[in-house]
Amino acid sequence: MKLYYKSGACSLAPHIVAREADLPVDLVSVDLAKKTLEDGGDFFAVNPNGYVPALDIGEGPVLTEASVVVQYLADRKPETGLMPAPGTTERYRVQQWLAFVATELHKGFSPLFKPNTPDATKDIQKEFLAKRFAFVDKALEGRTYLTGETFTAADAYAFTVLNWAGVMKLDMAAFPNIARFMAAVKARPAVQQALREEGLAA
Ligand SMILES: N[C@@H](CCC(=O)N[C@@H](CS)C(=O)NCC(=O)O)C(=O)O
Repeated sequence: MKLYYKSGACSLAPHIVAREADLPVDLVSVDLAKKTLEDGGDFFAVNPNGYVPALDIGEGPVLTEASVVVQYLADRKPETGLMPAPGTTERYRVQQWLAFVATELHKGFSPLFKPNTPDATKDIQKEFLAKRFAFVDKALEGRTYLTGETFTAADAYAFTVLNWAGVMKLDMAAFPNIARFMAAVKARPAVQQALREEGLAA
């Protein structure tokens, strides 16, 4: 399998899941500004939407959408607990978090990264995100990960996206449980490996 990624982008979530599950996934770096690959190839030919993550699974078009790519990878190794078994309430809980991270957090952050977003819009987005951070912080009270003590695909995605709060220099002082969560996830050996492979850790 080949994972098209950009360092620190949402593609870090499937990268973490791949390393957690010890899957043989090769990384292909994408220049998102130019929409090119390292060999000069056209990224639009890989993903017509021009975004990462995109996972080449060796059958048909690449698999896209971070919240789905992480599930596909996790399901290759059910014994890891990265995704609970189909049909269980536990799985819907993880999927609930995946959808929340995708639609509330990930897409809440997206306008902050766009150079042409007006400052007033950025301020509105930051206010919105702070409300969602408060929800996540409360959910993490008394637990290590989003659904309890088991690290799941949703934690990988949440860690990836919440990491952008630091990049954007958002004030996170009011969210101590998120800080604890970030430290716990970052300390995991597979996460360290993924961060190193993206040039994000010493
Ligand atoms: N709907 C996609 C969005 C993925 C996305 O926003 N990717 C960003 C990086 S985090 C990207 O590649 N942006 C470049 C672009 O859209 O041109 C998903 O859920 O995975």
